[in-house]
Amino acid sequence: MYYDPEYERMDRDTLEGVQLERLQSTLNRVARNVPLYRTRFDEMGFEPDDVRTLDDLAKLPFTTKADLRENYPYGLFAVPLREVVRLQASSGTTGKPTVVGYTKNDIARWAGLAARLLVAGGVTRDDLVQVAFHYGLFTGGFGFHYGCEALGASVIPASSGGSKRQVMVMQDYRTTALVCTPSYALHLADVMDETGVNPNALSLRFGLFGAETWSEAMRREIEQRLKLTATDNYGISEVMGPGVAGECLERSGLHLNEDHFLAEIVDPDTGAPLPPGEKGELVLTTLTKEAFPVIRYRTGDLTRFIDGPCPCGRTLRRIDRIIGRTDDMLTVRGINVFPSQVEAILLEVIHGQGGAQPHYQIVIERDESHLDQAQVLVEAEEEAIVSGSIGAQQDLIRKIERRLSSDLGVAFKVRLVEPRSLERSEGKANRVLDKRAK
Ligand code: DLL
Repeated sequence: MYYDPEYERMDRDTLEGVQLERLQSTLNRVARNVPLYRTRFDEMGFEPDDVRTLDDLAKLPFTTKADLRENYPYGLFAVPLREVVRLQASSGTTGKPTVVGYTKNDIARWAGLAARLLVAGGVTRDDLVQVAFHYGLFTGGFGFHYGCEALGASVIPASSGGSKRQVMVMQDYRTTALVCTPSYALHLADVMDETGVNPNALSLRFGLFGAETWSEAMRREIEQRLKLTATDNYGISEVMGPGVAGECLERSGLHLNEDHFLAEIVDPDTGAPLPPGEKGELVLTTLTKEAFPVIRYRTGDLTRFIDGPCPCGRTLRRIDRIIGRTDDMLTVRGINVFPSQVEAILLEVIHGQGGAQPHYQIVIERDESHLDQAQVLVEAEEEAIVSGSIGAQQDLIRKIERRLSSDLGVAFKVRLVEPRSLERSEGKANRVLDKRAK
């Protein structure tokens, strides 16, 4: 099933032709309307018409989060505010969130791209889709909402929070597809356990999750507990929001909507393009955005291209799940670790064992001798605290510690903590508490 078969299955040559034409018109638009790009192009004596092939794009400078901050709020808009029909913002945790704008055409395209990914994730117009992403400045809620409407599915705009109400809605409205962050999906599974709701009695079939890093093991956990097929969706508000890339039901990489976004993968340190298949930072250029186009935007997200045909028939190139950000990478005694790697191990060791839940927090501190000390707090299930033997708990702890140390090369101290003692998130989970002086 495809939403947009013509573009989703386009042959490479035709697609590259479309991309080049759209790139030239985007470059012309920003050169005319956005002072930052006009100045940069002038400084290097560049004219948009100089771009003859897609490779020429690499001659242009990157756009960074700092550029966006310096032009806050509207400095990078390429249309007058009169043309803007919607404002949204990034969910950035440092500094002021970036404001992004959409014209009427942008909104229609965004809805179409979100609809593509909903279809790729199994949703049809017969589904009842509960969107439990926050509706507000964050792009998750409205992005998927309009996608569902464009597709003709029935959207339930539950927004985030009120978990018991979410479960009630799921039961009573007979929700068939759930859309939220993976951590919130797990939280909803906990709430069902606590309130005695049997997920088998629900009507859930598909779950489209995204907006934060998660692991394959976490996917399995969600699928088993909520009885649905889960797919990963990637997006970033500076580029559009959800709708940039998403998995099909093959679940072997996220198809990029390449007719609207041009992707590069570069070395995060040098900015140099990396050979196909190598992991690096995703850089995105919008090809059709009117209000807020970006040229070579450094997403800070680490991934790699997955080449080769996908059995689903889509020819759109795939990227691997995001393994982390260039800036959430932890360096513990000089060793780089991503929270997603810790999570994958936790879930693998814990899965099927009982005794601990996949709610965890990584805490990094520096001791008196200025050495980094890494800890992982893992919530223990009620039975383990009440009736589980200390010996069994110790065994589990040792097992996790051994795996973390052998796989990641970092000595984490694992602590089982009381159930529900770690902060719950209705949106993106905050998995890391870094107490070291910066
Ligand atoms: O999180 C857009 C979105 C909403 C995507 C709903 C998917 C679903 P921002 O708030 O701007 O936009 O945050 C973007 O979130 O740079 C990534 O670091 C992270 N992120 C988004 N999707 C994924 C994913 C939305 N599937 C930032 N896996 C990005 C891992 C993700 N990280």
